[in-house]
Amino acid sequence: MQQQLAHYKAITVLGFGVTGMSCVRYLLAQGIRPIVLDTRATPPGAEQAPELVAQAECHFGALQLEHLLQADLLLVSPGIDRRDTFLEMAADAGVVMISDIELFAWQVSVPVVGVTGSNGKSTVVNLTTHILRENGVQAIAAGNIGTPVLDCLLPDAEPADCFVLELSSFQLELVQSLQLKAATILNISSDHLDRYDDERSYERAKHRIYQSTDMCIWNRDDEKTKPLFRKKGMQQISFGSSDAAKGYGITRTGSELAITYDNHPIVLANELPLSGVHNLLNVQAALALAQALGLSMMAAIAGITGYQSLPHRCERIGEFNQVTWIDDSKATNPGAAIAAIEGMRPAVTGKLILIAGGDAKGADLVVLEPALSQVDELITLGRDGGKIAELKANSRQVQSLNEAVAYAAKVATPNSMVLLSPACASLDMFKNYADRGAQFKKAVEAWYALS
Ligand code: UMA
Ligand code: ADP
Repeated sequence: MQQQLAHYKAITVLGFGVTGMSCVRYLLAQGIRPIVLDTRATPPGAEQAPELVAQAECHFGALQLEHLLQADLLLVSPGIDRRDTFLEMAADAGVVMISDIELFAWQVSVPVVGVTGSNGKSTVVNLTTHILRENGVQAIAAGNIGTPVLDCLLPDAEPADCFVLELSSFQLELVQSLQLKAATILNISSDHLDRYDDERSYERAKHRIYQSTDMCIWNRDDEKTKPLFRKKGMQQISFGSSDAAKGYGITRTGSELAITYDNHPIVLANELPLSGVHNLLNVQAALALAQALGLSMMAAIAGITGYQSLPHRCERIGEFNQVTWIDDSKATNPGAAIAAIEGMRPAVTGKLILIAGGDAKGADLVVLEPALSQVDELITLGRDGGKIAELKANSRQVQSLNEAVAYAAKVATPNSMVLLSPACASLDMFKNYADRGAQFKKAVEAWYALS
């Protein structure tokens, strides 16, 4: 496959963030000196990787068409909107555009599975990797989850038996050759409409994950995830929140929920280290992926033991005065918050108290209304908090997380749950979602330390 890269004479890296830096590292390791472009005057790579700057030809600041036209292969970072006129002109002129994932696909020689979806991607990638590793398979998680894929192919990279890739719609736009053992679209709800002309274009990008896979793993609860075509030899399996004759499902046995496979219960929800019904769906997808990589069902289930949820995804902060506090700060869009509310509600016998709001990124918040009817108390904050408050009578608008925590603690009754699941990005008030989650935890601990 190496020839494919050798085929190109002038290789340009567009974007000098996490992806761009890994592209440059990879190309230099192949003996190729790339041109590097970034529209930012001082992109992250300029500060974090001066050694790469020294070895490449760099142009930072507004894009120049002539720089793009000098390339015959352009490695485009996911944060770049391809609807840019200069990029369209370069494509018209025959410049080949690929993502780092495509270059990885040219080179990778071990099995790969891929995960996309609007929500739950990182959880499923992380859990699948955990299951495989518990079974002695040296699985590596990479892609949108944070480790750029090309770093995994550097000469000094950790050896891998297989890769579990988190793929964003942006990354999938420029992928053609990625052969997957299995691919899943977990769900599709409105997101990233600043980058797509309409919802269908976003869906279309997600469906590219099924282009070349041995098995499609899709969600029966969300028809949009169902493969649109069936290639010869391509298998399908579904998961969902109902029991099903074929594939994964959920059933109630007595007072307990259980995951099923072909109608047979295979594991009880209370034996799993993840909470919420939405996480039962994530577990089903992870089991299917692990099986596609060769594990038996029994081995895959046993591998879940000891899994620790990623921080800020329905993470239990603690229980104080019989009130459970949950940090779901990673719920940065309405779909995620709806899943968290509906997923946690069955476990709450007291009040479900929701703290939501932040920067809605232009999303239509009205879709939250049915889920908000399952919430007993709604507390809102942030730039678009008011819009969420309008969706429910007697909601409370506050100015800070400290105020939200104080009010939630006041209205909570025994066996209540306070859920921070904002449905919005955090950048109007916090550094990022992790900072919002950390400040929430600090505010809860401070409240109980004082009271
Ligand atoms: N940018 C410019 N000019 C440029 C290049 C980028 O202004 O010339 C801006 C972009 O508009 C964006 C920011 O810089 O706002 C970062 O873009 P990037 O392409 O440099 O991003 P990377 O640092 O390479 O990180 C990317 C993913 N980020 C995006 O897709 C925006 C990371 O996912 C991913 O972990 C990383 O590659 C490794 O694969 C982050 C993300 O937010 C977590 N992803 C989105 C999401 O999950 O919703 C898709
Ligand atoms: P992603 O990587 O797609 O952003 P994460 O695993 O980080 O997904 O979870 C982000 C948020 O999405 C969680 O905090 C939770 O609110 C919500 N979520 C998790 N799993 C699901 C799911 N299967 N369906 C819908 N929402 C989910």
